[in-house]
Amino acid sequence: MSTPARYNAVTELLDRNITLGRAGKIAFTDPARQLSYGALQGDSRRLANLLAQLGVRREERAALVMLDTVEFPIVFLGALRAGVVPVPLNTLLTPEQYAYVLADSRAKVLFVSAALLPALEAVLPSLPELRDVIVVGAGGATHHHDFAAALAGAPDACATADTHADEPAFWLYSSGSTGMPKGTRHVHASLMATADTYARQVLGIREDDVCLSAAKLFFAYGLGNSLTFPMAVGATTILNPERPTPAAIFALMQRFEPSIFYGVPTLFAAMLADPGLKAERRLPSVRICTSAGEALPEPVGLAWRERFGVDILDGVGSTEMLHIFLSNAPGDIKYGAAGRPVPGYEVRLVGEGGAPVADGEVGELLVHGPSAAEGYWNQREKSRDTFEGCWTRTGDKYIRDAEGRFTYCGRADDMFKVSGIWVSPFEVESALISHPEILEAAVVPALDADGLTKPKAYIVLKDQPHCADLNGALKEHVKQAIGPWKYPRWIEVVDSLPKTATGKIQRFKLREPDGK
Ligand code: 3SK
Repeated sequence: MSTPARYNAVTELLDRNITLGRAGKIAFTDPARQLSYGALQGDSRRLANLLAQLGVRREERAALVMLDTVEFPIVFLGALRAGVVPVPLNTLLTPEQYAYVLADSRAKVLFVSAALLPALEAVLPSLPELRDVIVVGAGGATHHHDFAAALAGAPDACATADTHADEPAFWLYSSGSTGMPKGTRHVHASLMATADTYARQVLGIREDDVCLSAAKLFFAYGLGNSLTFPMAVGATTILNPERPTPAAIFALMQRFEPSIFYGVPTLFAAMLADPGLKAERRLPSVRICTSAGEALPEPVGLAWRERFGVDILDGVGSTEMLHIFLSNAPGDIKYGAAGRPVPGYEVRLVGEGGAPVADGEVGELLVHGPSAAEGYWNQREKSRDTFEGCWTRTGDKYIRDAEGRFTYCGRADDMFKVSGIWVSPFEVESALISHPEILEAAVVPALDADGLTKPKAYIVLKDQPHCADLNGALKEHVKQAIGPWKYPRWIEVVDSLPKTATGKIQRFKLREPDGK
């Protein structure tokens, strides 16, 4: 079904649920509050009126630095309703990064959770475009606007902005491996496009589902998991404002009994290694799990299924494509592989000059589909490099097998050659993780005494103290698993690996300056 030209995403995502008789149904639950679809509709209208009272006009930006509580969907959807562009920001940025993205987006208003305000307070005076700060959860104790009081003072009747399906609706800042984050502009039609493709056709999401996501709402992955997908079918979301530790997730599962759990590989591995797991733990309510952010190692997927009797659907998405476009599917799972294109998306693999590569050869993944961003804000060069006509470059290397399944080989810029042969760090890491004592691994190129490039591994152990003998055993283990030239010549034990907020390993932080 094609989207009409005049289209505001909030009509379909939220108002339609009221028309279908779901006004009393709980849309969002956080540890402190529940919000029904009806209450959310009223509050989103108040929010739209509040923006108008503050003089924020259509197409201007409203920044969100907010924890995952019921106020997040009120602000996000209220802004969409007003035709104002919500810009959810990572809640873990440094003050310098906040100063950059707030200035770059020229946000007129900032919605900030009280607990996150201290990280921002010092940079606020340097932002001439920012006129108002609205603090969520301050209980009235703030010298800025208090969210609850401001919302209560706004009327709950308003017209929804008559936006265009192709009009920028919201931005997400995408943090590349280098440089400052880029404001990625998504249009109104894209939200529902991700629900109609991945959520309905792969997950089979239903009205009676209860969703729990480890990824927060400010990530593209979390926004789909916790807001777009459940709202598209009138389901319920559990919001977790805390860090998604294994203990916190197990406790939420016990209390709220989600049917869909959206995780990330590190968390699945940590949950399996959690000492609390030795106690009798079951996930009786969970019917399906998903994984994204980075490739799910095969041993983690197999161990999860073995332990809990539930499959993890590993998939690949990006901020630029808004959600997952390549995925395993129920009844069609191969652990260690990223699956096949999600219905509605096309992908292709290209070599150096842009020519297609044959099955079994490594190429860069390009994707075409209905939820692609329309570009980066104020970054024409980077937009041109990434968005090539209807194709979006991912910067990820994959192989396609004869059955049409894609397997991740690494970031285009993480791959390196050993003895003239390409090595995928991900392949070596997967081999390392398949050893029972290894929790996580990152592999980078390093130079040996002859100045030749060889793999070097950083590993996190599950719990045993490291004994030197393990190095020899691990090298042998990798040689057996994937071939003799790829084994790590050096192995260093670390407490944790550097990662982005989405859980992607930042290999560039481990690379030696001249490691090649
Ligand atoms: O990082 C990912 O893999 C991802 C997955 C789904 C949606 C968005 C993103 C960035």
